[in-house]
Amino acid sequence: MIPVAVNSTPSPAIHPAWLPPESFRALGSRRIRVDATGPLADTVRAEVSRACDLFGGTVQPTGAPADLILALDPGRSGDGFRLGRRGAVTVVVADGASGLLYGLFEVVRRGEAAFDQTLADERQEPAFGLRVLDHWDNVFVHRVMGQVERGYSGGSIFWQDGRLRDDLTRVGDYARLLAASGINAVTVNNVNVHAGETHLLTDRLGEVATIASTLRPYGIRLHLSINFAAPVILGDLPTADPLDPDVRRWWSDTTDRVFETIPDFGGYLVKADSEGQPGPFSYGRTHADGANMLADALAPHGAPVRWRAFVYNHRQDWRDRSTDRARAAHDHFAPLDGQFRDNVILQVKHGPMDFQTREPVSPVLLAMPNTRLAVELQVTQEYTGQQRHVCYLPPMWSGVLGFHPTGDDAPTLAERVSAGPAGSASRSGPGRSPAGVGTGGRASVRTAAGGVLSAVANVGDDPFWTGHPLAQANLYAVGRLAWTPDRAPAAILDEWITLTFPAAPAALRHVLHALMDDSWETYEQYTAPLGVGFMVRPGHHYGPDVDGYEYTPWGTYHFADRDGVGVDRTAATGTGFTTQYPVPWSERFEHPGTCPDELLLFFHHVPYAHVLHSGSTVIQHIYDTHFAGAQRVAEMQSRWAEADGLVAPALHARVTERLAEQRRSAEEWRDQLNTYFHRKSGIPDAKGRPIH
Ligand code: GCW
Repeated sequence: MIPVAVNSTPSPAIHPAWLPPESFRALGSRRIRVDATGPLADTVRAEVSRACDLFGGTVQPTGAPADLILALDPGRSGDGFRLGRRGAVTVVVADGASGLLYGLFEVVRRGEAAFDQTLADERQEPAFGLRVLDHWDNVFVHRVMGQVERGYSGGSIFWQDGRLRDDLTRVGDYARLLAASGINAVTVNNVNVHAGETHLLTDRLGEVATIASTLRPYGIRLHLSINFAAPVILGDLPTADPLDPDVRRWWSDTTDRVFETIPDFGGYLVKADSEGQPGPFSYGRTHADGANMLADALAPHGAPVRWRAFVYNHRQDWRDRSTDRARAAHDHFAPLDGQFRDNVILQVKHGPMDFQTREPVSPVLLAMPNTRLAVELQVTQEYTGQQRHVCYLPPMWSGVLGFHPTGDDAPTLAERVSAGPAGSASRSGPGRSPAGVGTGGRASVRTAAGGVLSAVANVGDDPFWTGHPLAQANLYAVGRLAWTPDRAPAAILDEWITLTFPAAPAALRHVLHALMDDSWETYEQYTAPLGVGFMVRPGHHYGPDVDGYEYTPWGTYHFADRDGVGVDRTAATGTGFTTQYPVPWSERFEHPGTCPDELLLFFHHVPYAHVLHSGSTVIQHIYDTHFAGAQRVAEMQSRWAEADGLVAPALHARVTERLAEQRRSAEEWRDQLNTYFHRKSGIPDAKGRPIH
């Protein structure tokens, strides 16, 4: 059995996020029985006893009377649980030990309502079996990216200046928060695996094991990003060719050692042949060759490799209008469908470009019926205000997860991805490893149940965890959506408010909804219009710079000229990207008349006078939304002033400071965008507002 150390006393100076002591009042004032044994049951018991110490309840021995009983269903396993009333007792019956933990936090979430006579019987189980947060944390401070790549919350909670942190209390607290939101795995290093970080896999594995044991009490498994060239970088072999027998043996032996050290190790994450990372292309091999090699090393241990589909040419000639970065992932991966082992999960960014404020759903997620897929979301706000701007992202994520790939009545994207490849349980064939059918059965058990949702984490060593205190809600929400993809964003926000601000008066609830519900739309209004994307400062990606990426090798262009703007991705006259979609989307996106307004400039280059479905012209839409977006931020600022005295002063001050920056930035975006398009088009604002 793996030893478990429960160390979850929250550090005093750190904000408790959605688990302040007060949110345990209903639980902690009851008589509670935990009728189960084992490491996770011990964690549940420790939680219960801590809550009872605070609020006067008692932990009852087996058989004694109780108001709440948490028990295991001996016939089942997994994360699910049933919640209901048996007479005067609230009962959680969990499928497996992890279900006990999730059931406990459901009781916490419901507060007094969990003990109400009218509590209806309910079964909950997660839509996605693997719900993982990927940290882009560097062990060594990177020259350009710092300790956390695209991190806006201070340093890493795991690593500092090349070392594992001495004090991992924060990591234990984090695991607890994640379990309470429904997450069950964490990747502890950046997908860009630099030479130093490559050693985590071998001689620095002990440090990784220490993190794993800190996460374990809360049912969080540890994953590691690996460097495809590790056999070469670590000096053991002259090649990393995935078909070379010595390389294959190296990965197999190395992986065996990982599991000797960390028996419940979660799996590998790989960024290969992407933005300078090494990969199978160097050896003339395919991404299926590369992924399958790692899958074969992991299969005896029943673990998956997540292989990222973010592969494109980042040294493109901007003069070349036929190369389309949006096409790249599908061009590379769709032909490989059916060639991956059972324990390969192809991890796909939710949009075809790169976590922009508005993108269509990636066609890769719609195109590979014989491949396990993970939808990758970005919680860290790289392109959505960098945790200086309020931007509540669940409305965007709900749109992705609820997208209907083949028409309005067909299953959603979340349903398709979580169901896994058609007939996967009994599949065999060229892409199936022998192990995938035999011992790899274990891999199927661990990874097939409900597909994969992964998200790039947004936390750091900041006292509020996320820099902007309101960005905590994005972290909370991603776990909740991984369980229930169709849960309404406003309902998740409401839950988060109730837990985070347990004494919240209605006034605070109103202010927070007013600030956050539509904040993604607000952000979209004052930044790049109609799905065209980017227009940010190159490198750090904060603030407006309309032409910042226009003449660069990155493949991110808007093609604005005096007549019009947008990228022609049609089959008829453009890059043909629309053909990567199934019907009806290929047809809807192909024609400006049926393309949704919000994506018009992603798919089409149109004149400024083009009339949208909304009735506005493109140029007038740009002016109107930019004035409106900046105006909304000014209103958010004054709404927040009403929350003074309703939240802790430090939190109020932090949000106040960020809103001031958001307002400055929104006005800068407004003025630069409006001025740019006014100068390009020569068309005045119909309402005659100031443009510079
Ligand atoms: O959006 C880009 C980021 C890179 C990141 C890359 C990726 C980790 O700007 O910082 O690298 O995506 O997803 O791999």
